Amino acid sequence: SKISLGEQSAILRGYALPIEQQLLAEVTAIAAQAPWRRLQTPGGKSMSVMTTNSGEFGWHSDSKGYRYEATDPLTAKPWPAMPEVIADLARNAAAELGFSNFKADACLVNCYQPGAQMGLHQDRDEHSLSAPIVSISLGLPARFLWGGMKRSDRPARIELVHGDVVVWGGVDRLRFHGIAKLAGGQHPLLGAQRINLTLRRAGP
Ligand code: MD3
Ligand code: FE
Repeated sequence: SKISLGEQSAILRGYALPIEQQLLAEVTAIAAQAPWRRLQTPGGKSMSVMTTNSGEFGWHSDSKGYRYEATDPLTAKPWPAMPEVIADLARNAAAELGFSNFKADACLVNCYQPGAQMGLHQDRDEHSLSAPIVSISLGLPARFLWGGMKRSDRPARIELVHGDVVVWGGVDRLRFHGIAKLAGGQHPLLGAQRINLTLRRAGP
């Protein structure tokens, strides 16, 4: 089912379920090449989520700032290639919202364990802000915080569960958003964790 969040944003409930096993195998393969790490914010704090990337560009953060890198700073190798099954899912999900021919070049993979969270922020490190963003949720449920155009706008809380795919674009692309502190629990496939794949067009 398609649950509208805004003009050009919606949750596609269960959209990733038919390929859940393939997605989990791809995440395992990505992390074998580009290990999970906890990034440092420019302010020197360690993020509570663990991250890795695949695709032409990977999102990175350290004392020098937030940016995309074509080479993994941890391994000094290119990021693992974007798995076709992930690129295809993102392209098909984007098309459901009217974004034709979405070619993601960056797949950020976030791993949340109980207690991990992501504060309200905007995604604005991408070259062009006209392409949509697609996210895939796996594992434990999370409360997604869906804010406004100002950090001070009170966010709506929306539950995202295993298999949900969300597409954000157009006027909603620069909304503040985040993830509330993950509650404990056990997911049958993933145990005590939530994995989120965020597909973006980062380069030109
Ligand atoms: C809404 N990740 O990595 S999904 C992020 O679940 C991030 O790990 C969250 O926010 C997560 O930046 C949320 C993705 C998401 C990404 C971009 C958005 C939601 C968005 C841009 C505008 C509005
Ligand atoms: Fe974000």
